[in-house]
Amino acid sequence: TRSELTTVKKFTDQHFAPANPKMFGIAKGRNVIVIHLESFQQFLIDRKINGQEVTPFLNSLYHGNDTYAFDNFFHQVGQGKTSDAENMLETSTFGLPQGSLFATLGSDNTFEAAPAILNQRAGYTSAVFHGNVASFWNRNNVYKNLGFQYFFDASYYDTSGDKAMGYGLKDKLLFANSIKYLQTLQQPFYVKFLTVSNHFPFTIDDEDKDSNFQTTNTGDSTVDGYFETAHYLDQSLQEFFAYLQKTGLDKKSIIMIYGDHYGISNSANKSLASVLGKSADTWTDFDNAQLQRVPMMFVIPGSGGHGGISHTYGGEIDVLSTLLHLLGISSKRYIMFGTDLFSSKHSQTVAFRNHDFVTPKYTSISGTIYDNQTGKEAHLTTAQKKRLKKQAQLVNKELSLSDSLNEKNLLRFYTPKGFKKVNPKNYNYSNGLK
Ligand code: GP9
Ligand code: MN
Repeated sequence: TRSELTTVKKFTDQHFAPANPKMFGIAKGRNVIVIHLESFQQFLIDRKINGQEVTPFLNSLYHGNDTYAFDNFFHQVGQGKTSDAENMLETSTFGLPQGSLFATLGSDNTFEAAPAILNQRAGYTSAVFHGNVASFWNRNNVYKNLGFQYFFDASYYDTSGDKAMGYGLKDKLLFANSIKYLQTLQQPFYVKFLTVSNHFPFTIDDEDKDSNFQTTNTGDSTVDGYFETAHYLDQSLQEFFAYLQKTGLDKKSIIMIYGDHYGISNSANKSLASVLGKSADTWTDFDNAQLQRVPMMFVIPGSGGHGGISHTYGGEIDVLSTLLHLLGISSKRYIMFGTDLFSSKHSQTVAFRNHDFVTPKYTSISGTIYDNQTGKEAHLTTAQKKRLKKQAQLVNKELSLSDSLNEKNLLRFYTPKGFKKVNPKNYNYSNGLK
């Protein structure tokens, strides 16, 4: 009902964090190129195996002067995995407690999402490039409701023979073979590349292996394979950036790079422990939670070299507000559960989909509070207990209000100033530019 919408709106209005004036609009008018690093965790960054960097190119971006990176950024997905990450980034609402929002509600719900906002506020063209079939995660229906104008799915690429693996076209081929479509898009554009090669079970064809890179020898094929497929993904990105630089597109764009969720599951983390310099015997739930960090970087080539690595805590829910503000577009009028990572009012309580949460000082797992510094159960004063209880309540509240918004399709009752409702019938992904 409308009154339920009002309750949600009140909450997000109260928690709105105004943009940091130093950052607002620093990427104004630029193209937005989103790169979704499949199953990519933060521990891969700056990681060396047998003396060699796993992801030398991403590392160079991470440390680049024009890159604004975060090293305490967490994925917040549930069972919807990739689709939950996409949902959070496009809408700043959470995925569902069970299942995938894309799959269960995505065909019918009203969305006020990034492609529509950017198109209506700043004239952006929008597209997704993904080498898997369009129906995976119900994308063919959901993307239309989000307002994506073009969807270049597997049918736009040659995926025959060894050009594809389990989840579609290999990453190097995805980037290389998307350029001809990218070049036809009117600028400024908002585009997203969904990679797939670094996906469980992390296998790679011999022809795609780098003979100079020697992976781990943990005996766990998931872990050993993970570094090889991540290395391949890194090379694919390097090739794509070479194209951006060659054409000068890099300086007209902001490139947003993020990892969608973990690749190594909690059960496999014990095989990973030794690689991270830890012991499998003392591995805990706390350690599992810390490994839910994923990369988040905003690369703004030629923007003056004021970047750096921020230690601010945040998660996928916070990306949309952050991005809009970098583009000089206020996010205030929209219902969003995340807050601008650069804002002094940004909330550093990071909710996981199962109601666990992380703050700069503490990690809460199934009601147990760990001290981030020691990794052990925290000894709390009454005042600290009270603060944590408040943070837990905030986490529960934002998750339940987001669920109510999505499950009851409440956005149909809300029209932000100047927003024109998306009409999915405007888009036909099969007669694009093939
Ligand atoms: C499939 C890809 C993988 O198209 O996005 O999804 P995931 O299994 O990671 O949810
Ligand atoms: Mn995924």
